[in-house]
Amino acid sequence: MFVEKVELSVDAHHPSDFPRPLSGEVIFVGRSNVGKSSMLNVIFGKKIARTSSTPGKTKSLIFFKVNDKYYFVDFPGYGYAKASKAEREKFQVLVNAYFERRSPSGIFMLIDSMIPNQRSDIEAFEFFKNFSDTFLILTKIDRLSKSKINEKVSEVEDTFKDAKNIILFSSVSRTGLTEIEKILREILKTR
Ligand SMILES: Nc1nc2c(ncn2[C@@H]2O[C@H](COP(=O)(O)OP(=O)(O)OP(=O)(O)O)[C@@H](O)[C@H]2O)c(=O)[nH]1
Ligand SMILES: [Mg+2]
Repeated sequence: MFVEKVELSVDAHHPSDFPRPLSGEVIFVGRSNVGKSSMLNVIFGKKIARTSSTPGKTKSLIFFKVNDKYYFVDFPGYGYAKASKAEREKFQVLVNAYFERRSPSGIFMLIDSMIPNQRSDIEAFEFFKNFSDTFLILTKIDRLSKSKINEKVSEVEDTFKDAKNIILFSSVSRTGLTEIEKILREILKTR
């Protein structure tokens, strides 16, 4: 296990709420409902991030303090059709302010294995990859057959050519957790 201790540190609705950086920071981004908060709960080994079957659950940047040394940040989802204009603007302000002020050690970008490649993901990837190594996580693979998973992996490889890695993940079966913990150790340079 990578995470020995975790606490919800700051629920940042405004850039002025961002905490002072610690020794390392990893962020979890992706479309609304892709499974970011669920994946964090698996990594944490407890249900501390709020999840929901309704898209648009996470609306702020939630900083979890891990092992007293790192921040893992749960981002609000993008690409949610029903989000209001005000919500989209708030998201943009938070994200732009985040990258102006901070340099994450790594970015986990989650992609839903159940849906075709989305323009919002392609645009988001082009943006995120400028800031740090961006690891692609295909989520919800418990819901697909092996052959469908392989098809999706090829589709993602063809579209997201600069991805550091493509990791298959399920919050239900916890498939992929060991690989994610290995990456966390590498990017945070710990054993
Ligand atoms: N079958 C399956 N369902 C999943 C998995 N991961 C997440 N879900 C479900 O997908 C829904 C959304 O999960 P969340 O973790 O809240 O998604 P999110 O990306 O944090 O969403 P926002 O906060 O709205 O951006 C919930 O109903 C989860 O139970 C998975 O690996 N497998
Ligand atoms: Mg969430």
